Amino acid sequence: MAGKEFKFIHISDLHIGREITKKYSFLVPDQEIRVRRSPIKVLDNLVALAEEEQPDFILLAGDTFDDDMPSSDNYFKKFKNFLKKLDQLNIDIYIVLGNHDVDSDLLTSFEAKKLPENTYVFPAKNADTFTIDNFKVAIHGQSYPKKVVTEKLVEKFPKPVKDFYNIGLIHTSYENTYKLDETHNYAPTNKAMLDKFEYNYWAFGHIHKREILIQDPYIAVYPGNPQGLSTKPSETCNDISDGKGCFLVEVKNFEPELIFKPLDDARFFTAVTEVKKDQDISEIVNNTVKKIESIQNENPGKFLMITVELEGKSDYYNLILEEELLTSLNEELEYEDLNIIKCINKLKPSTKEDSLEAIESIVKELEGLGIEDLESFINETVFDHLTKKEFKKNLNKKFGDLPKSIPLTEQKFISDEIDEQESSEIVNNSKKIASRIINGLSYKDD
Ligand SMILES: [Mn+2]
Repeated sequence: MAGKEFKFIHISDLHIGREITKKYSFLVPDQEIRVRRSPIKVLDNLVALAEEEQPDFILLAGDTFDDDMPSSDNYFKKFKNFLKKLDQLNIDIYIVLGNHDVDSDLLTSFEAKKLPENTYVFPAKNADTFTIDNFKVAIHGQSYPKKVVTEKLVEKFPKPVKDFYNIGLIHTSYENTYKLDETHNYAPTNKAMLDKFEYNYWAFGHIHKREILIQDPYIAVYPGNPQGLSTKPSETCNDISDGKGCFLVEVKNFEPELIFKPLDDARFFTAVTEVKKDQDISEIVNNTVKKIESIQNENPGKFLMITVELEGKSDYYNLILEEELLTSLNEELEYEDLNIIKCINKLKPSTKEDSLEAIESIVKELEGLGIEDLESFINETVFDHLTKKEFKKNLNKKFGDLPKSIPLTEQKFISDEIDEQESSEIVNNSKKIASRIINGLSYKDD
């Protein structure tokens, strides 16, 4: 017998209350506020989606709150307000608790009838079934009874309701995705366990990366969290440029169609720049800027937090400093909806000889310059792209141990703060050093 057509939204792991910005204190105030609010902004975006799509119900698969959220908390009140808005739209919502929100007031508030009528929170003592006769839908679910649930809760789930579309709602570690030890492998499930049930759809929560685990003959799926929380791979949008969000599921004659819907306001990205051997520093920087701008173009209206990674083999592998690249990229890309939060230089030397050659060519360039040019060269090229320590380390490799009092490498930046005499001393010393290096002499003082 064919069931009625219906549609629902499957979402999990909102982690409302998580202080994302703790680690990103360098964000400017407006950016900080936007990122900090992003997990709660998901609720507004979800209401907007619900208004547009008019789903019949919403499934929330655990970790709604990041921790033990009391009902007096502002975030709890905002969530309750969100439930009310859905109630006004005539949309029911079915919730289970996960490991993060087990000690929140969500279940107790529901049991005390303090949540709107459209809201159902599954019990923690045992699995329960909620049937929607109108659509011939049976939702089976269970909340976590404690933070660390090592029991296989699903094994005690009810038998499917005949001729109904059966949905299992659970916060679970499927196939031990994170290869966790026994005590962290929460409410574990695996394919063999699910196969025994004749359910149609397993609505999972817990893993933050979106993934359809089983497609046929039934669905098992993690929608992933609707707002990235950090730079971890499961929280970033590298391979999913459409962001993070939820699944809208349209069921016709028991055939589900899953449509991903983004709900995030702030996105973590890793921009990888593939560097070729002979590209110089400015080329590498330009390519990185281009990469970031293309990410920006593909993600309009979103706040972007970007980690830059340089990969490949390069003659300049040791000349690019993460801190300096970060500063120069943020200066170049001064947009209010973008922040480069970290630069990681993973470049490797092309060959040992190549890298030494690169150092030598810098030194040669030094030697060939007049005093004034030399000053700006040292300032812009050497000190901008090389720490004193790195430079010294590489000179050491080629020319043996250097004394501690190397004028070039020990001097501060040539700047207005240094007087003329100091400045010419640095320049003269640098020329002397450069000439000694080029002539193959030891760098040690005579
Ligand atoms: Mn969890």
